[in-house]
Amino acid sequence: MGTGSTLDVVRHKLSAARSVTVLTGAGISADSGVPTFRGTDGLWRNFRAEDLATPEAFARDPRLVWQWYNWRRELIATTRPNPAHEAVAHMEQRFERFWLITQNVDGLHRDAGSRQLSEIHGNIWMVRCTVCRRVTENRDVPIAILPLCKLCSGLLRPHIVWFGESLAEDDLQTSGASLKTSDVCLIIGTSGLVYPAAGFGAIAKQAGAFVVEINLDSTQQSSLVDVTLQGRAKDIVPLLLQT
Ligand code: BJW
Ligand code: ZN
Repeated sequence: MGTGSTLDVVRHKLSAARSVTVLTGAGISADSGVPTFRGTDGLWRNFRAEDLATPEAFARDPRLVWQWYNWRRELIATTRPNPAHEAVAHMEQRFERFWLITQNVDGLHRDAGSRQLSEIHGNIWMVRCTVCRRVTENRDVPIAILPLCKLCSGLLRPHIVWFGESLAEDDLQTSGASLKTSDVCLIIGTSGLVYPAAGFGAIAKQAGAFVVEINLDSTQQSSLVDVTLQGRAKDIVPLLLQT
């Protein structure tokens, strides 16, 4: 099937769908200028995300980890949602049941107006006290290297899920419930390498959803999905709701 007819199939499935789940990854924000994790542009001072996004890295060298987050906060602060984020935000009105699961921590889905969403890996503008666990918003750019809690003076860390850490239980519940009851599941701009999100497409597929992948390249999950639309998220996602 060429992209033209595949696009028609997806539009048809969406026009008949009552329940839709969207899963997004770094690729949807790449079109806004946020570097992805596994492309070469995702590297910072020759570190990979896997070296920095761990509780062990933070325990060993919290300064280094906060410097990395400052680099990303500065970068993300200059970005805006793109037409793909906007099209996903519009889907909330379009379907009887809708849920957005994003792995992205940049907050661009919220900026685009999405409210029915789980930010399963956290949000770069939230911080958490390592001592009293209080979660607060902090939009300072740059944030102080080694920021401290106003309540207890404990060291603050990003409110982000690092490798080896568990996702929030209510995010897992809500995401699972939506995946298991959706007619259509759209997987946009993720390499499908990081669990548990990497297994979400299979959950939807097993429960009978029509699963669509939108990505620049083929990925780990390309063989599992019903159709792949290859290209940039900002070009393809806005076309899905046009009839
Ligand atoms: C475009 C595009 C354009 C480009 N248009 N497309 C089961 C098996 C094996 C391992 C595990 C397992 N279960 C758990 C694990 C361990 C681990 C894991 O998955 N490891 C793997 C690497 C193997 N998972 C965890 O630790 C998770 N915790 C957990 O499961 O707890 C329980 C548990 C713990 C330990 C053992 C067992 C169970 C937590 C994972 C947290 C991940 N956090 C990160 C970093 C956050 C730091 C931060 O952001 O500040 O989240 S990792 C990083 O990867 C980030 C992302 O959200 C995540 C996913 O990346 P994503 O979005 O897919 O980006 P890329 O760069 O990989 O891909 C971009 C894609 O876009 C590409 O495909 C491009 O082609 C495409 N693209 N431009 C469309 N314009
Ligand atoms: Zn505290």
